[in-house]
Amino acid sequence: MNDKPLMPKATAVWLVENTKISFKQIADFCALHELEVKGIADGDVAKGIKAYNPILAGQLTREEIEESSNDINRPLALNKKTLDITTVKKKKLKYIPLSKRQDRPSSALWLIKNYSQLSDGQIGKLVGSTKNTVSLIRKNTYWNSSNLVAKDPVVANLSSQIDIKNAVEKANRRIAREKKEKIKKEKIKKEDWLKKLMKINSFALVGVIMGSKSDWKTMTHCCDTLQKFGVKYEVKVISAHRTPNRLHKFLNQAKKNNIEIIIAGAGGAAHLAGVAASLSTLPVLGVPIESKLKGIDSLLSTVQMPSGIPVGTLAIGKAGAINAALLAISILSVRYNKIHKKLVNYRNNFEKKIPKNPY
Ligand code: RP5
Repeated sequence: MNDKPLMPKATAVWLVENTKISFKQIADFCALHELEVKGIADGDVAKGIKAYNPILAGQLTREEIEESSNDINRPLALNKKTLDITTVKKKKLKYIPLSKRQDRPSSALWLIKNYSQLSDGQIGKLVGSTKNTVSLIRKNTYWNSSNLVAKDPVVANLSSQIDIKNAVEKANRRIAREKKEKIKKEKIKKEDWLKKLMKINSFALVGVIMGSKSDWKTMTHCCDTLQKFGVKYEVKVISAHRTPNRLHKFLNQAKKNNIEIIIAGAGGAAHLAGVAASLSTLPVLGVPIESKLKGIDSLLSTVQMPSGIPVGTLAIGKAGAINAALLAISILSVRYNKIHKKLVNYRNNFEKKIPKNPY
């Protein structure tokens, strides 16, 4: 049991600042020299020490302070009960001596090197450090990183072998769980993607074709737009040069399948729209896909059709994909009243979406 209050100097600062108790009484209570207390009052001693309230800390009561303030000869009596409880609590917290504290970052480094799967929080718990410190050590941005030497936390007596084993097993379980979840998510995403790509509708009005699976990220905007207008479409990967037979078959079937417009997206030497237009009398809208040449090659290959076989060419990339759908919708709206109403509604709302002010 200790007869001194916790943080005696900070307590003395508080007593000097907040009570009428004499310097001698404060000195006796805080186990300081009377001159030190005087120095505190003069501002010479304890500069920068933050006052520590002994009432809040449970070391003195208001009554105790009151009584000693009124009697210069009455010593302040420490509330030992609280102090005892505090000591017991501290023991429970497994206090690590100052000499051992330097081992913490070194042990954290050891765990990072040997069990990288442990989270920062887990390592912090094992070595008695904070998550933030462990994160800095992991990123090599800890203030003392260059001098850190990895040290086994068991040797440093900071944690037990069994605690480390349990933490590693927990981390392994977490990683396995996360991996499983990621695979599951990717599978769902892939299935959705495939469903969208393979969507075949016998009443499709628009046939959306593209030279490669890699064009889908652009052409998906075209299909999304058609879908928003409730225009049914058929979508296929068909290349003029890689799968010419598929293209012939598709175009032969297109009329039978009630398809009225073809939208063809292709990149690079993009001749899909041109070839499709040459093999069919259906209107063909071409979407130049962005390429290594930023889509300029795709644009020119699609737009520069010599006279005789026309391709209605849209802009490069996403804008072109959306506009191809809107142009198809516009063409279809001449014949289909339902589509026409939706287009009028879209145009009316479109203007409302444009802000009047630029800021
Ligand atoms: C074209 O070649 C396709 O339309 C695509 O834009 C481009 C590259 O195809 P991948 O090599 O990505 O399949 O035929």
